[in-house]
Amino acid sequence: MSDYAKPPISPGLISLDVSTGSLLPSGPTLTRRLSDLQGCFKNMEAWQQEVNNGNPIVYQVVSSVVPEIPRELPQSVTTIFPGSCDGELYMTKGHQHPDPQGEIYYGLAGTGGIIMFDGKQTSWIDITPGKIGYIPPGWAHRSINTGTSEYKFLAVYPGSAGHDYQWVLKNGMGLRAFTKNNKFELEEFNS
Ligand code: PAN
Ligand code: ZN
Repeated sequence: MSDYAKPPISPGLISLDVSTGSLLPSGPTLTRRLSDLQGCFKNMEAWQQEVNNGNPIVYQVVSSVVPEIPRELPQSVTTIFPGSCDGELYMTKGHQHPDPQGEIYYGLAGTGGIIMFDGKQTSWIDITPGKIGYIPPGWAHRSINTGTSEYKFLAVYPGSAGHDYQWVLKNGMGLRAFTKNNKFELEEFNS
């Protein structure tokens, strides 16, 4: 498996292949199956059934060689596969940055969006190729594939930010994204 570069890191070029979502050189790749998203989907019975029945890959994250350490600026490419669980669209786990730091997402392929939640207010931003979504400090964020093909985006974030997944399991995300009768719908998280 590829690993992160060790500082001091030399100036360098990274090639991004949009069709595969791969980086060269690349750091670690993370694969999230449905079973890794325990507690994320509204219909827990449907989630358990689909975990037992094939446990599909929901998304993959390819990191660049830039490590997640203070003052560095890591990047990663996330690919969310198309799909849903009882109508709730495939998504990332979602997290808060324990060190509140902003982040940008740049749309590469497919159609998707970002649910953001600061504990009180919620926000939805559509992301398509060429669009930049800005995640301000203090806003938890979760990505959704709203289409029928792979949704890919590049994330760039400060290396000190960290990832707190428990925050989302405890506080929710404010909104949930569904496909109902082939139409996209956002619902209140606990409706
Ligand atoms: C992204 C996310 C990536 C996967 O690189 O980490 O899309 O989502 P989860 O981390 O919620 O599983 C990012 O926001 N980094 O900070
Ligand atoms: Zn983040």
